[in-house]
Amino acid sequence: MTINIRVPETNNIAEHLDVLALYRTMVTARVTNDILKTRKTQGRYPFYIGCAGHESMAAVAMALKKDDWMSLYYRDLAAWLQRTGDIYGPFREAYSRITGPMCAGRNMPSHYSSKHHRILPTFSEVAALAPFAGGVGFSLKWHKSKNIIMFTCGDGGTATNDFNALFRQVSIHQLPVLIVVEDNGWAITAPSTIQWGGSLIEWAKGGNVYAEEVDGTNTIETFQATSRFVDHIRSGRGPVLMHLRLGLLDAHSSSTDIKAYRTKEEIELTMATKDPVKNLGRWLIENGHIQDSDIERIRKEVRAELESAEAEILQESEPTAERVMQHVVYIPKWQENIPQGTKKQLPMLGAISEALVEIARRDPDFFVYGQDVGSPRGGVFGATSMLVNQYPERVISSPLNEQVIVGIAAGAGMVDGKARCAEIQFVDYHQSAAQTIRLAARTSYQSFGNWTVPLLIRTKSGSGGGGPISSGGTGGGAFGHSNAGEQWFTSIPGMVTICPSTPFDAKGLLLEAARSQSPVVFLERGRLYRSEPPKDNLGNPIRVMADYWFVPEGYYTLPIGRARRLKIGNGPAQLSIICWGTMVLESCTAAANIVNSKGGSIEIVDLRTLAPFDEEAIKSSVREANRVIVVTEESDLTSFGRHLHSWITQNCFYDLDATPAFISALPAPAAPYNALEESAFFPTAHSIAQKIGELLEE
Ligand SMILES: Cc1ncc(C[n+]2csc(CCOP(=O)(O)OP(=O)(O)O)c2C)c(N)n1
Repeated sequence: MTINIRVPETNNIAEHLDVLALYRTMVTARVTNDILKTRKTQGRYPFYIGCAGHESMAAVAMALKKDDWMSLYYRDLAAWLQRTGDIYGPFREAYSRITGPMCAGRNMPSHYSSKHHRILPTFSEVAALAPFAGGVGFSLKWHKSKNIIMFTCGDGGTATNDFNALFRQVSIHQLPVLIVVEDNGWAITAPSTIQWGGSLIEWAKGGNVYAEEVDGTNTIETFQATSRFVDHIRSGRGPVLMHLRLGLLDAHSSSTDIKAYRTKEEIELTMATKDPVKNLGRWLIENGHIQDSDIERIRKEVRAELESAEAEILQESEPTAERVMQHVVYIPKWQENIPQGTKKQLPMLGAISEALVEIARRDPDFFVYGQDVGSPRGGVFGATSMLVNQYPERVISSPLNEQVIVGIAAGAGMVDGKARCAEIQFVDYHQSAAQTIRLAARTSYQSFGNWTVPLLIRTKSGSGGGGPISSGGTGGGAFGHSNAGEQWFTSIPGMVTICPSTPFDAKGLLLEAARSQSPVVFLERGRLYRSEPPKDNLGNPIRVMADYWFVPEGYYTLPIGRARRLKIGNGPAQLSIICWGTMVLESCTAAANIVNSKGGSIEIVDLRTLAPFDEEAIKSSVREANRVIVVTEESDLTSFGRHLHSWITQNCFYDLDATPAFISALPAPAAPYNALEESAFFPTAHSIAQKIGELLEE
């Protein structure tokens, strides 16, 4: 590919342009802006952020096809109007009406979004859509589509991690993405000079992304340049960054006083020279398209039309309190199915590998994206090695950036409506992608169900090593490799968190997770990857668990949100242990040892899904046993386990004959490296057995 050579001029682009329609759209944006700004000042709603100075974005949108994708930011009212023709939408959202096409009144105004018009949902976090836009671009390239996606942000947006993740995505994979940096010189009160060093254009070119500076105050030039860039991208010559120079004609938002940070001279100069609406009006007159008097006539016509729309909208309903919990999470309805395949003994890693192959077999566009996943080894743990063997084109090794990884899978999932898999090597390292994950989980709520983000994040979590601490080696994962991780995800509304304890569950739940419309994090416990069924102190495998190391071939699914209850011993349970992942094995061992020596019976409730967790299973187990212990591998600091413990206290209080007990890892930063110290950090069968003994005597 040749870069750094000016994208050629396309002849007479402006001749085919309906300049009058374009001008009217820009005037509509400006007048909408002026009305909404005034209404905010009149106290009609809490907040407004406007588009004045950015109206030439209508020309940018016009240069795209109607079915190209767009990822807009809050100054892009003109692009919204150009794409949708919907003059009602911005008013509906400002007045927070249920008819709002972007968020049904759930978010602040100017958060443009429409699945129907292929406009991704805008987030308040500056440039936060960037990694998702890269994912959409990845999907378009994957599908060999002729469509492209345009991503926009301000000059401040270029400094964010998200923007840099997008840049890496488009540059490495040469994605069909037009990045538009709308540089109005300001990020609230910060001048654009502090957002990057050197030249944005040279920086982009150095990364194999064609880039040009364009005068956004000149709408015709903006349209012509965008058309050239779009041709360039559509013909497969790679991504483009357009550095669009604009002026900001208003204060940053209704919360900012323009005079507090900008000089009178600079404001006057900006108003006089950088107003794209005035500039285009002047051009239309000079080129004989309209006369002087038409400028005011058009403005008045547009204003009358908008005021009449506003009057209608004021009659529409506002949201009611009853809808506040709608569209939080989208979990598929589980269809009962009986595994048909021959069962064979497999460790959890093998079960996960089989599940990935099954998903790929049933869904031709399913892929796994992550560090090292495409190598013959199949990632650092080998979970994708079967996939690499059977479907090598579906396993793509990524650069070392978790936000890049999650963004690719999330954006591609939004295009396809099906989960694509992001593999994160260790849960500790999801942190650079934390914002992207949280936003993915928030999207269906924010857009009132218009968008969902199906996304499957698989990650190794908890301590590593060969088997559970009690029956195998310790992991030595220490800092950076041994966090349990559930508290990071279970605290995100809209996120599904799964943590299997057996190979059978891992396969069935992973296959079901791939059907979810809400993002799922699948916590794979390192200690369980190769572990055998747990054994008691007599060396006998624990019968109620051992069966789940036999995994049926082929496809079967298990329900999300449903726990498994395992009874150890005979008769009514004297105690219930609520746990998940590795702690199920530890708890089973502890329970079996106690039952071996003292008789009786203990019930283990293996949650399997942590969010949403199976409230009924917990309630009914506690009702039966009247004594309960929650066991978690997390540190005891505002953990998911603590949440569960508090939930039990609140919801099962009258069924309890003793204080609900809680066992966790210690409230230290992480498990130490040394085996003895590590064992002191995590709960073990020994510490669980001790607690069982105490509780049974209470
Ligand atoms: C990640 C993040 N940090 C801070 C903010 C607060 N904030 C809102 S808009 C804005 C300035 C953005 O500037 P720029 O990208 O240049 O766009 P402009 O408003 O100038 O068009 C800031 C800092 C935010 N919304 N998101």
